[in-house]
Amino acid sequence: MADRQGQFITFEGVEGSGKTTQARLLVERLQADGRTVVQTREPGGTATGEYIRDILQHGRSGETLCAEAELLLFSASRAQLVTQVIRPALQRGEWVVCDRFFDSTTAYQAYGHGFDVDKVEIIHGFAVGATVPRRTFLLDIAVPESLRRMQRRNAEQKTAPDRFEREEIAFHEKVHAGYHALARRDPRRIRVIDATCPANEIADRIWEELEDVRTCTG
Ligand code: Z5A
Repeated sequence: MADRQGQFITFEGVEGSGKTTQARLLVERLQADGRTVVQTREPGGTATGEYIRDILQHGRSGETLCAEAELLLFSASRAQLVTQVIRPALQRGEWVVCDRFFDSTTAYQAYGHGFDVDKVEIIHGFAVGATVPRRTFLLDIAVPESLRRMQRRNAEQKTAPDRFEREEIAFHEKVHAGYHALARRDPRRIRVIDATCPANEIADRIWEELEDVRTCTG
């Protein structure tokens, strides 16, 4: 059916901004609306991607990962996810909701770690081809508040902060600013959403911001 075309939606933001929560709420709404939805995440989403996630987040090799290798591992995980999961789902006319995508690499590895944005975007093009999100929700929260959320969650779940959560606050501020630079550059795709409201209110706002995409026929 023409009005049931699949769409690719991504969630972005600093850690603890509520991406996983909002991805889940959006998937539930889309399914209730009769759509078939694939929910996935980065890094990960395939067996290969989950191995890569483990290397990236927990440094399993015992070696310090150099920044170039880190960037390419994120991109490798993404290439596998696009080829194996995202592109086939879109070709079947399904929706794909992904927790982080290439904007994370631009925000963390380019704006955060200082790689050249244009060069990083060339790598994105190589990894994903034409499979670009139709809409991206940037969940906006101040860095100190997001870190408080993560500390609360780690305490509740008795989990240790991962390698990224242990970065200095200045790094997270650069990532936050980088995300806003991306949103200013591409406001049609990237919608900035206040992530400090209650989760259901945020979900309502996201649903409204998707209206044109939901009713799109081409
Ligand atoms: N990374 C990278 O550097 N380059 C890349 O290309 C990619 C990733 C793809 C992946 O971590 C790390 O990899 C990430 C960036 C880097 N690290 N950092 N920093 P991840 O995917 O495992 O984790 P994350 O994405 O950073 O965050 P998260 O832990 O999954 O958080 P979240 O998904 O944004 O939020 P949440 O899990 O939905 O909620 C977090 C807590 O806040 C939880 O206790 C909720 O109950 C609570 N919450 C959620 N919504 C609300 C509202 N509205 N109000 C109050 N509390 C809320």
